[in-house]
Amino acid sequence: MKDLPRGLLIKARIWRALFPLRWVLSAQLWVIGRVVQGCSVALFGIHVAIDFVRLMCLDYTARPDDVFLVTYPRSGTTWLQMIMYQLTTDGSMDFQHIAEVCPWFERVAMNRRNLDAMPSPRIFKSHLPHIWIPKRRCRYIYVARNGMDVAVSFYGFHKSHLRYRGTFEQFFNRFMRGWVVWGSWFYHVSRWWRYRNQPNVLFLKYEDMIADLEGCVRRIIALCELDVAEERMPEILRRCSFEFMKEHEEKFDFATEVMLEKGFTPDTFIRGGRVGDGADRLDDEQTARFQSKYKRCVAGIGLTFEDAADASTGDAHGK
Ligand code: PPS
Repeated sequence: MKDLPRGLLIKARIWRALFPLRWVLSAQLWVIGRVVQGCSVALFGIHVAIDFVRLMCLDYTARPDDVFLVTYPRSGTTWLQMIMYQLTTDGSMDFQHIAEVCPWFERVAMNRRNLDAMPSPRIFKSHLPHIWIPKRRCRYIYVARNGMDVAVSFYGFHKSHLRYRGTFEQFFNRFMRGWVVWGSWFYHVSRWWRYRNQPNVLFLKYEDMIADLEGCVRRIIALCELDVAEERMPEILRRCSFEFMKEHEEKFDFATEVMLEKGFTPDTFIRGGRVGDGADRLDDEQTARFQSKYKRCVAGIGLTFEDAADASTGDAHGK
């Protein structure tokens, strides 16, 4: 540590001296953190509720050819989105995420998407129980999946996407009581089942889709009165297969959807892998600032980078 520049040495000593305090303060900080977290969750809940009412009363104007794809989570929603997308377009895969072409209705309340600008037929994904879904002259396709499979899939999703740390047993107890996001599976499926015979409702089972995808797709075509050329069917079924969707998983993953909403640009993580991007990108003033600190803190202790040295002479900019 002795060969560090003076400024860094002082900072390092202060940091080392204060470090034990972290443990003294951590218990109090934890409690304060929990209180702040609790308040922010409550405020977020109120905010979501207000936005939802706004969506239902102001932002959403129904069209007769709107289609709602409704499920309890982990029951085949994304699969259904892909089926509808394939049936209502040329099926090209050049979208970033399926939510672009088939948005999640409840999330529209948060991301303020202009629903009136969407071309018909508009297709919405939803996990709303029957009591909350907008009841208009639209069409509704509900998919139910065996609750035990849903519990296993939902647990996996909680672990992989929601940072859930409990065991399956703990999760399953919550699932059985309906103490999970979207509430009770039993309530959700049984309520929707009551409306299965309405002419604008199609009630499907995930297990039937696995056993006879083509049959289910034809029932969807009939409900939505779609005009799909017979020769397109094999390709539609191929694109809706598990294998094809797995191959394009990032276009369906919830994590991608959230990141895109936050402004994430795809294909930017494994970016370019070049040496010299910095020298090309930084302007003269930025280069000079970097160089000054680099000489003081890094080059001085014998750690040098060829590019950094070149940049200091202005070579990298061709100056
Ligand atoms: S979510 O998070 O609520 O939107 O999830 P959801 O899309 O409803 O359900 C995810 C499960 O559906 C399975 N899935 C498929 N199964 C068969 N064929 C196709 N094409 C397909 N696409 C998605 C997906 O694998 C999830 O189930 P599990 O059991 O977790 O694999």
